[in-house]
Amino acid sequence: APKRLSYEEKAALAKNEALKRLYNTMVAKKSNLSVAMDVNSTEKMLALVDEIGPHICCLKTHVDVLDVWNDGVAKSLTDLAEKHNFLIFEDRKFADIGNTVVSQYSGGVYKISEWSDIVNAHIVPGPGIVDGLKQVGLGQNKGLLLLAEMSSAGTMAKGSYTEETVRVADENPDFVIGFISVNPNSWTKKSKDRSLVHMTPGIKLQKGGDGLGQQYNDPKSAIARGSDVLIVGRGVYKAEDPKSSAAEYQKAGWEAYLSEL
Ligand code: 5FU
Repeated sequence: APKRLSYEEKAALAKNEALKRLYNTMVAKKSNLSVAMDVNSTEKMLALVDEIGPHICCLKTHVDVLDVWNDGVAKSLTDLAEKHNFLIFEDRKFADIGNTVVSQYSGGVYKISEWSDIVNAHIVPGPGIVDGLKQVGLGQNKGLLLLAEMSSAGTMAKGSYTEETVRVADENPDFVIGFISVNPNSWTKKSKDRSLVHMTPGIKLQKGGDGLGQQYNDPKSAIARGSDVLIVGRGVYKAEDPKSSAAEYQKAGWEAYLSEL
């Protein structure tokens, strides 16, 4: 098997600005941790992000779960991203035709393209969804992740569907920066582009599930399966001390990465 590339090597191969910035941030902060700060209170979300900011390379948001949203909140978020040096990934999971996602990405209440660096999309509609998102994001140096797999039980994103995401990614090397993946080593050899990033949700130090389909893997096994960035939600924000929990996941993820090189 070809040797695993370091984040520095992947950065050097990256064809997209946001992707390059992600790898450079990971190296600079020694962090492959992305925290999903899925709390409903905007005030609490901002306070927690300020606490855990030093430990993450990327913040994952679900803007539509927040109880308050306006341009000031967007500004607070991008200020925190600058203060702590992390990227913002809005986990919007676009899934419509190209023309509709253009306005879902750039318009509405949330104006996602104005404050996020990375978004993601399902390829259910076909490649037109990538063309639409690219029309908005490429000129602003944004990046797109394709949902190749999901962490939830019974996911239909598998087999030939997963492989199709690789084809769509290879056709859009300027804008598609990688995948939401669970077990990338089992299918990623089909990709020509070794710069692409694999971001993996469903990560917890204690394995198990949540009673609603989520299935957890620990940081070490996720990295061993080919993941580059670990996404942790409840493992951090439900912890008694979110900051020390984020530090613990940062350390676990980084040691797992170093042990793979
Ligand atoms: F695409 C996916 C997926 O396949 N599984 C996920 O869990 C996204 N997620 C998100 O990651 C989910 O919406 C949460 O925001 C986060 C996982 O949170 P947890 O609290 O660590 O389970």
